[in-house]
Amino acid sequence: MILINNQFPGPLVECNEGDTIRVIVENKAINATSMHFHGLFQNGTNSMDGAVGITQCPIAPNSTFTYEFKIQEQSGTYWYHAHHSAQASDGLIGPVVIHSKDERTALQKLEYASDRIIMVQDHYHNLTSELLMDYLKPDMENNEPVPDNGLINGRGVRDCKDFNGWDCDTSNVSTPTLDLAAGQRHRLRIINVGAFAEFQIQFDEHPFYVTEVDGTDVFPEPFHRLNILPAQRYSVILETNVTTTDAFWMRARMVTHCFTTKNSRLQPEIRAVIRYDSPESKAMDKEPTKEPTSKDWPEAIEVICRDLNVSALHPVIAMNPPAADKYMRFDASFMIGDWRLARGFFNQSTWHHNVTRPSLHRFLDASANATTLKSPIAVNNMAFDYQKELVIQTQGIRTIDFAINNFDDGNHPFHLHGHKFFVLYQGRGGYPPAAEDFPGFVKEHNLDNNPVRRDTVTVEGYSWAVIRLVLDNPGMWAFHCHNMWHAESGMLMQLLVRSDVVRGWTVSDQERAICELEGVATGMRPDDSIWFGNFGDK
Ligand SMILES: [Cu+2]
Repeated sequence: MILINNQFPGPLVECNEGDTIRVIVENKAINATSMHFHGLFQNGTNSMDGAVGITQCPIAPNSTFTYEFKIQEQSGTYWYHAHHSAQASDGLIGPVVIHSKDERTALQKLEYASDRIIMVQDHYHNLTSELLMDYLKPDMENNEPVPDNGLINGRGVRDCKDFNGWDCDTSNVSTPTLDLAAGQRHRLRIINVGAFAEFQIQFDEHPFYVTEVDGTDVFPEPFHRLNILPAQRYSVILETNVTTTDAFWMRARMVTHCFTTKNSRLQPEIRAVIRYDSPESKAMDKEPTKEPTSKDWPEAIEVICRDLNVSALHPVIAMNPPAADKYMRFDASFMIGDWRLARGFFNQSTWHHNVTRPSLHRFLDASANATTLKSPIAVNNMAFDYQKELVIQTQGIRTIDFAINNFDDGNHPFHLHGHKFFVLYQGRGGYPPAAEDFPGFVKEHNLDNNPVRRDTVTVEGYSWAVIRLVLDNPGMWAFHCHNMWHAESGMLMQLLVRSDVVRGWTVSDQERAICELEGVATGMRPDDSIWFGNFGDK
């Protein structure tokens, strides 16, 4: 694994709204890297967004890069992770909690005695450099690597007999535990920091209330189980009010129906023990943790990879989306191209990163001809080669409806950098309405009544969703599938927002200098060309 400050998961970044954060990344690993703060607006600090090939060059081995930005107009649960190749899944992840001065008085509608973080993730014992070589090679047709097991806050227990020939030592491991004071409400900030798997999470015998979605506080709604896809966050309020026993399972189950291949090592369920903490239990503290005997819910477990149904969730700070200036449709698909290599596409474009000349730098270095478009919302195919980089450029503050149509059987948790968007509708199969029919569709289904605002939304297999983007934050922002494998296969586009403002920026000396360092181009996904001339077995 790759560690941050010798630990995994990385340390908690906890701050208040209004704070300035400075993170010094000293790269002591053998590959170049970067750090992205997921969901943070980076208003005015686009170049601190950490997206390699987009806002910055990678941080070369044995070099240092300093991120500095101010947290403004947002609070809640976020996370940070490497944004270079699939390195996040090798261990470069950690939680971010931003407190608002209003969080306990106005934003969260239920009081809580404690505030905890629960990170869940899929775990691969192999490094992603190895997994990517397998996944991207010819004839793989988007067969994503299947993880070995889940982790809760970086912990999990495996039997060494499943890892024959591996260096395996389980002498110091134990089931993750969470001690909660009895008879209280607790806020659990759940973050899926994984690469691929969706989890369905439950706390046996405890219904819970969802009160936050990706940093947006929402009015509490009760659930038994929580579906969470990679990069998403939810806060739930759990009340420790069951009197029959004092230990319960938290179960996090991968929704394995979305896995297309088999992994004989797969353990799809990871559990933690929730222990009630009371004066009596403190007295018994010396005893080893006993196995809970708590009961599962009777409902069938999830077999479709899809988001939690957020249509019933409404933000506490109410906002009705403004009318859209444009309705744009994007087909997300996998296509097989030269040398039978599969790639992820938005329409006819599949992302090829240029790590030493990020798109923000190229835009700022380009001539006025290549950066000035006739229309305020247009694809820039002058500064960028459309087939390799789909860049939608806007001028002024614009609102766009993204109708995303998924032509694959797998799901895509799509993430927009630098913004939250309105989730207008998530379909269950079929195709999105035509542009001219959409305003009527919104009215008919009452979709503009304070819908959820979030930064990562899932489009399930062979289905569609429409999200409304108010593009008001200047910068070059990635919009991509947060399934690490899909992102590496090219399912990424960019939004150059408020190009009129961005045009006035310059690239700092620090940002230019790191592009020239030895080793800057290490750690990338393998280039397609390594397989050219490979005729395989056929
Ligand atoms: Cu995807």
